[in-house]
Amino acid sequence: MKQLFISDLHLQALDPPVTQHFFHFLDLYATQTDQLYILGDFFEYWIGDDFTSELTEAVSQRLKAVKESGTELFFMAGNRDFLLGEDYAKQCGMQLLPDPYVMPAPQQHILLSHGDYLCTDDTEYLKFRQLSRSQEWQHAFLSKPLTDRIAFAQQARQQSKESQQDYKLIDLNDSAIEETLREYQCQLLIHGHTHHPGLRGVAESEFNRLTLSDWDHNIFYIEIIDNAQPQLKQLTCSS
Ligand SMILES: [Mn+2]
Repeated sequence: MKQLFISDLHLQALDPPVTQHFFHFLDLYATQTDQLYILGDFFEYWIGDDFTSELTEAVSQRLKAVKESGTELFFMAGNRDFLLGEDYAKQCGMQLLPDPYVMPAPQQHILLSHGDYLCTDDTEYLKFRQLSRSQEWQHAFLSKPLTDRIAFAQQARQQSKESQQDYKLIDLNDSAIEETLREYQCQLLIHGHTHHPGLRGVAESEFNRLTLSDWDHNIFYIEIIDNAQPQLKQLTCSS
């Protein structure tokens, strides 16, 4: 049993190398695995399943082919693509996961999250997160014309870039991680969001976090083979 995990690709168009790296990754790695988990911020922004582009069509076709090759696909939303819904997931052959999500193999004791909801020091963001995850907000937003939704997404990206200048503010809070891992009876949190890859302890506790990273010419993924320790891998692409 082989499981792969990726996050934070921030796909935004068909041309950039990162999109091509992703397609290569699917062909070379994802088709050779039992399960692929995409842990959010897969797209740079998502304004509703009714918005389609060359990129969204190409990605869904590629993912569907991977699914048809026998790989199970799972998607957990990030703060950029939380509006990705059942329609697009179905088109890709992906199963939507809640955040957080306990890996079904009990011996693994692994909790998956995009990570943004554990950034409890950023109270302004968490207020917006709570609001924007409500059905009322989403219904109102998705009823707006596409041009309004695109303008909103651009503004949100700008604000997010500004707040990322304060790394401490956007990192996950150790106490929040510890509390959550205890609650779900897990030992390890696998997450993305911070673009700060590696395995770290959580304060002085017995818990650990393993962080994925965003993709550029370096691509990151986590591999678990037969329930062994998860390994963070990095590949450098030539283009
Ligand atoms: Mn994120």
